[in-house]
Amino acid sequence: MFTNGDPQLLAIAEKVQNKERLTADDGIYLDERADLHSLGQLANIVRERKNGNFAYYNTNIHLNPTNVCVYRCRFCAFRADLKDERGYTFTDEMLRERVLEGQAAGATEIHVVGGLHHQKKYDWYLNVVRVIHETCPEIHIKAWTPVEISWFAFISKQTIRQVLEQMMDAGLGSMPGGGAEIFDPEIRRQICEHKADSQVWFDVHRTAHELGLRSNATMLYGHIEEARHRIDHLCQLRNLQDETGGFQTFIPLAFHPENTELSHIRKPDGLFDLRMIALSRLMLDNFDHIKAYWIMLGQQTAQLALAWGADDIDGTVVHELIYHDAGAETPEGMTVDQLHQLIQEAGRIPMERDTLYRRVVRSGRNWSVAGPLQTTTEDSRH
Ligand code: V47
Ligand code: SF4
Repeated sequence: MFTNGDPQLLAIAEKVQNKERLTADDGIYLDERADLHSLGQLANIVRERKNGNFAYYNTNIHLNPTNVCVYRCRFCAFRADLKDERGYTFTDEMLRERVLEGQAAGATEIHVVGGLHHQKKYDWYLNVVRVIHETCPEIHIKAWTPVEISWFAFISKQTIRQVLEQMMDAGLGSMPGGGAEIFDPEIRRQICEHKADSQVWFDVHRTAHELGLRSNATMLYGHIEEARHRIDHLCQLRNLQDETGGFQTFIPLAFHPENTELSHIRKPDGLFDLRMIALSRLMLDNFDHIKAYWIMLGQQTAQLALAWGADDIDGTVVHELIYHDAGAETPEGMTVDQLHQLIQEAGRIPMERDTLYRRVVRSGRNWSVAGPLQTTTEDSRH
């Protein structure tokens, strides 16, 4: 079949067929040696086993409350210095406007991440969540990465648990997957020195899961990391998921070099993107969902990704900045009709979900949650 008679690939294929866990060595072999089509076919077995022919999307809106940031991650084109002309900070009025815009568009989720402003106190960030929640309580707030949560703990002299509990009281519903980059300390030192390390990243997610929050995970690839760093990253995520089961979806993020300190590096091409989607699907046997973030991949690669292991393409988005500041040429948002078309053209069945992966029933801007997705009879492992 697809393994070209390669004995090592055949052994891995057999494990996938038998729902056995792949080892780190299997992962490195797949990353470095497997051909794209074998990878895709293997990943598609797991993808269809877990999610059938469905492809999920959501109606969401992005809000980056400030781009002013004390850190200087070398891959980031979004951040601004305190006195930079590009710097901006949302007022309460601007927050309300953005939320009402989302509500008018029928959004079920608001995705909130931003910079760590030199002068903003903890209460300012808490207020961001509170204002959003009070303006529109039915919109789910997916907000803050561990980098932000640990910064809030630092500036408010509290524990991570206390910060998360206060954010939940204010309206926080779940956490996005950002800030993970690559967990390896040496790579981190070179691309995002000083910011929260992998131990902090895992501590925040573990605590969030203990408090009943669900969260996502990401990996930033295509810069200075190698296969062994990517596989180590995926194995560390798989370990925490074994422990807590609190992750919902994994999103591989392709490095966009424009306007960053690493602009000499070539942006990963579509083939690299598909390899990363497939590799994640195969290694993360205890994650239900793999997201092909269309904003980052472009619509055509996102469509292909739905056959290479991905079962989700994120949402309508609107007002995306992080990737567009770094040279993304995709639109800043798509309508629900366009998302449907994209998924159907790829041969999958579109299904709207909310942030917690419950089926959404919609009539225009009015929506309700119909219950958990029932797409497979499989247990969540493999
Ligand atoms: O942590 C920043 C990455 C992340 C660049 O959970 C870059 O549903 C590539 O986490 N090139 C934030 N990547 C975005 C994020 C996310 C996105 C979509 C959905 C979800 C989710 C989470 O973006 C950062 C960093 O890893 N990033 N700059 C860049 N130039
Ligand atoms: Fe700041 Fe986040 Fe950009 Fe790093 S990635 S510089 S923490 S905004």
